[in-house]
Amino acid sequence: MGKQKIIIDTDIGTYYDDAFAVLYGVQSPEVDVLAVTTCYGDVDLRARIAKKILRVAGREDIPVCRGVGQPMDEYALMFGFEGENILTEEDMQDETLQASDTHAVDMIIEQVLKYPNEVTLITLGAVSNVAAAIIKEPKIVGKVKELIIMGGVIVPIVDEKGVTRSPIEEYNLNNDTKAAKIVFDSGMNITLVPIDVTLKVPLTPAQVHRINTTDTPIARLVSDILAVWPPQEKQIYLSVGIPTEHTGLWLHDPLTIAVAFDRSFITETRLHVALEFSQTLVPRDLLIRNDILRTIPKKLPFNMNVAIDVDHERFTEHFTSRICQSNLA
Ligand SMILES: [Ca+2]
Repeated sequence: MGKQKIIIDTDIGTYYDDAFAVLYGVQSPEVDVLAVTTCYGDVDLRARIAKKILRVAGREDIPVCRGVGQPMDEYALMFGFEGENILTEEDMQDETLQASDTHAVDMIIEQVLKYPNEVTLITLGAVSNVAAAIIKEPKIVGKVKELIIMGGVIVPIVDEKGVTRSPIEEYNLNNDTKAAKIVFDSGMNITLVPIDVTLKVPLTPAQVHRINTTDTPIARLVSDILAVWPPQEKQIYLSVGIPTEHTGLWLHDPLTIAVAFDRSFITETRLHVALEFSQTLVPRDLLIRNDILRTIPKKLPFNMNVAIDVDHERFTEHFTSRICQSNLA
């Protein structure tokens, strides 16, 4: 068995765990990362961040391609840490940290057609690039081995006090709802890794300590990112009206990478998941909105695989070990 070929499509820089996901990918001998493609908002900045991450990992051979920054229906709203503690001022001027000349959409089409039924696409942000690739070359739909999407909410987490602890509106799919519709309706072999599952994989204080005390280039970089994450996370929570004691260092995107090469981390089922704009009560806004895209399971023939649970302890330990091992490259 050869290595699993993957393309990582990412809004790296919006949130912390995309960087961790790329590092986890290149530190995993089970996969061959064909390319890293960027989406949503400032795709050039995101490509620069990805290039820097790959440099630290010794994997500058992996092409980084900028993709679609503008969602089909609205403007991209940038927020997040955007490379803080990854890019230095020198890095911002470094011409060797620029994206490849190939556009992300063309890279996806090229690789999928080159290796039919061998490439797993993994989206860690809005699915704009995959939707654009489907429009440009519909043949890829039947030639992608699998599309693994970090996105959606299937079973919202409700705690013992009856308080909902996961969002009802998931960020990635809502950042380009038209693209999400195109991808969901395409017939591609999809596995969904929803946020109610990824919220079960926070790093523990012991794991953070292990990373912070490991002296390798990758662990040092992750440690630097971890230094700015908790205060930023609290800001994000404050801005959306969720109590800050519920913040965590969640590995949403790394778990999505893991699914590409080890299904045993998750429990999955086949479901029909519909995408619908349904009336949604948003408590923090004190109003009912009609413009939020929701992932709604339906009693219909299945149209995708869905992760419904995760072995959180084994996965977070696996992630920590891979980050703390010496550079694979
Ligand atoms: Ca992401």
